[in-house]
Amino acid sequence: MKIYNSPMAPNPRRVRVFLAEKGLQVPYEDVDIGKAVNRQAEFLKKNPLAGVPVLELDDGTCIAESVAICRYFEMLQPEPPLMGIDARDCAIVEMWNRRMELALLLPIADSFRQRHDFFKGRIRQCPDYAEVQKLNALDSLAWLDRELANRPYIAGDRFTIADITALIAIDFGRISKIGIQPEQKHLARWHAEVAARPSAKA
Ligand SMILES: N[C@@H](CCC(=O)N[C@@H](CS)C(=O)NCC(=O)O)C(=O)O
Repeated sequence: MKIYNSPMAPNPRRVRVFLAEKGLQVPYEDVDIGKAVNRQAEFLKKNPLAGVPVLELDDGTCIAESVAICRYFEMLQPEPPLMGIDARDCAIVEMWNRRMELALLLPIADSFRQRHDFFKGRIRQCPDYAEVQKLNALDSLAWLDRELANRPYIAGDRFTIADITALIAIDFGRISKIGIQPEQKHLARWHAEVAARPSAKA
């Protein structure tokens, strides 16, 4: 088993942090996304959508999509639970993780992808949309600050995959000058706490 990884990209970091929280070690093989190796025929056989990370099992099965990879390891090793503990809790964690993907990671990623040279020739770009998504991301940070006034973690009382997604989204925002605002004390408190976990270095 191995994971196709990129040390600089946010989605592979989601999986690395998740595995670090679980105390699991899986071999990584770095893919040079700077040279677009992930968009060459050999890699497209593993993931036709080209993105990293990809988990390759010993039988050759390739699993892309960060959350799908995390789900695989959550099933193999349920402790500590990062995706919920019962039907109600799993649904709540999923809701928050989806929100962190759709309302935070996606606009932050678009702020970069829609204007940066890195993605020229890889995707259709619209720099105006990058600006719109930057504003959307800033709105989401303000909303998250209000949410975190009432609970320690994104999905409730426990650290979950939703915190991992949000941490990595916010850290990736730096490249597009999207950050926690000085008045967002609850968000800053949460970020300092999750960024201090040993897993955050993964
Ligand atoms: N939805 C996918 C997104 C995968 C993705 O977009 N990966 C980025 C790195 S964060 C990538 O491979 N970028 C290089 C490229 O698109 O050429 C996931 O959750 O894993």
